[in-house]
Amino acid sequence: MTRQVPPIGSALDTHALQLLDSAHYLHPFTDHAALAREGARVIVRGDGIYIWDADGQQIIDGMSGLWCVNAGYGRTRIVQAAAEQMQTLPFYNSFFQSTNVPAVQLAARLAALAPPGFQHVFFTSSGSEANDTNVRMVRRYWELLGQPQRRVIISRHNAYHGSTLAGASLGGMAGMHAQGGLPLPDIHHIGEPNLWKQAPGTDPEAFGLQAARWLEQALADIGPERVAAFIGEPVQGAGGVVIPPASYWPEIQRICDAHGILLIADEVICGFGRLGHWFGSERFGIRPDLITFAKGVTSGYVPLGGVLVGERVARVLAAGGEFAHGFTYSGHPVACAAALENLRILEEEDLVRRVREDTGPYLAARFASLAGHPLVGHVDSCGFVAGLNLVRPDGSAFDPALGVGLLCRAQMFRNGMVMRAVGERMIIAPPLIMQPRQIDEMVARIRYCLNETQQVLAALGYV
Ligand code: PXG
Repeated sequence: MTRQVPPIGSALDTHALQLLDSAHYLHPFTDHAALAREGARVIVRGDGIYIWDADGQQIIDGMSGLWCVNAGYGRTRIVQAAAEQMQTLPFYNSFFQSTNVPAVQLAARLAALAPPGFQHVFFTSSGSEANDTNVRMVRRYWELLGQPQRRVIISRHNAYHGSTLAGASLGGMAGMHAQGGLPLPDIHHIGEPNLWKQAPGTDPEAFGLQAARWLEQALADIGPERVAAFIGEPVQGAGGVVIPPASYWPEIQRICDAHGILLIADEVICGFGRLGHWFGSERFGIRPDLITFAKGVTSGYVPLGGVLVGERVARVLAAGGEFAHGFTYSGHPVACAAALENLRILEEEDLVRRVREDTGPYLAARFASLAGHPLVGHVDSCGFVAGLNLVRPDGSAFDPALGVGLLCRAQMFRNGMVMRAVGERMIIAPPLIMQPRQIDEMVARIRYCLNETQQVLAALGYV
């Protein structure tokens, strides 16, 4: 018997969907008992910077879906490119000496957009698979060079590199490591360059150097001859938009160079204009050997990820025979066709430069004006990511157990604004198409929601 799912659009239908959702759909990173009590928010449509829920509420998507809808919603051109590719050739594999047209074109396009020294790309379907690829690739690289003992990969606490076994191990999320015996062996974590958490009130540049030298210390402890690579997000995204001091990355680069260690920039969030450059590495003066990408490469319209492979690694791999690694959907023609069209949009609308020189600085200035609010402490931004710390009106920190960030997030959503909570830090990463007047609209909505949050906190006796 066919099950009838009622058409969406009314409160009652939303409830029916929520019941079906709760009965059958296991969501990522979700406490299902809590979800069953509250019911999932059913998102049905998107256009530009806005999404709509099943009850017809319009919401500003301050998180670009999940850091990915860089070109905004409702881009018919991407839809058409994907549909035409599905008509022509929906799938063929890239194994067994085969290739397909969009994958070749996208590989060449990415090589042209990447920083100097990148001519090759390995495709996956997600950022997690791309970071798994990195682990296998850097170990293969050192094996081919006759140094198989170089297996250790160094990452940072509070980093996010995905949710597969290798991705979650590379990431530094304590809650993920606590489940299922992670991290995997030979993955080591150092402190993050998080000034407001680690050393508030100290000189940022001195702290940046200190945080980078934790890598040098780790190398001394582990033995540099055992270390294969260092991996880091130029700006930590899921960790709460952690923008490192300017001194941090050049010092990390110096240390990697001094010990011959490969440097992996995980640009899954920072790539494709998010920081006002095609790659965040350019913003911070990083010269990586490998670049992880996903999300913004297709603006999230179709899943696609991959690794840009610098010549140092590509040369060794190419001379080393078969690299026994790959996925059914590596170089999926539909995903690559969608990516090509998405990149054309970013270029034609000059979105990367606009974020760097125009809308990014405007967002920074407008967002900084929130610092005057009694609940707001530290505020910062970089391109089209920004964050603010919720504090008590006297400037002291909230007890994390109060869940103030989640209360604030609920107020935001109730009032038509998606803002993500990471503890007491509230963060945004809006679509790169956001216009100055829409930035004004967003900041006004955030301010209104902060006022509402303050009232809720007062009613609870928290402030
Ligand atoms: N690296 C980075 C830097 C990421 O942000 C991944 C890898 C993994 O990509 P996939 O496509 O496998 O999810 C990510 C993903 C959050 C959140 O809560 C962030 C991500 C994923 C899920 C939640 O901010 N980023």
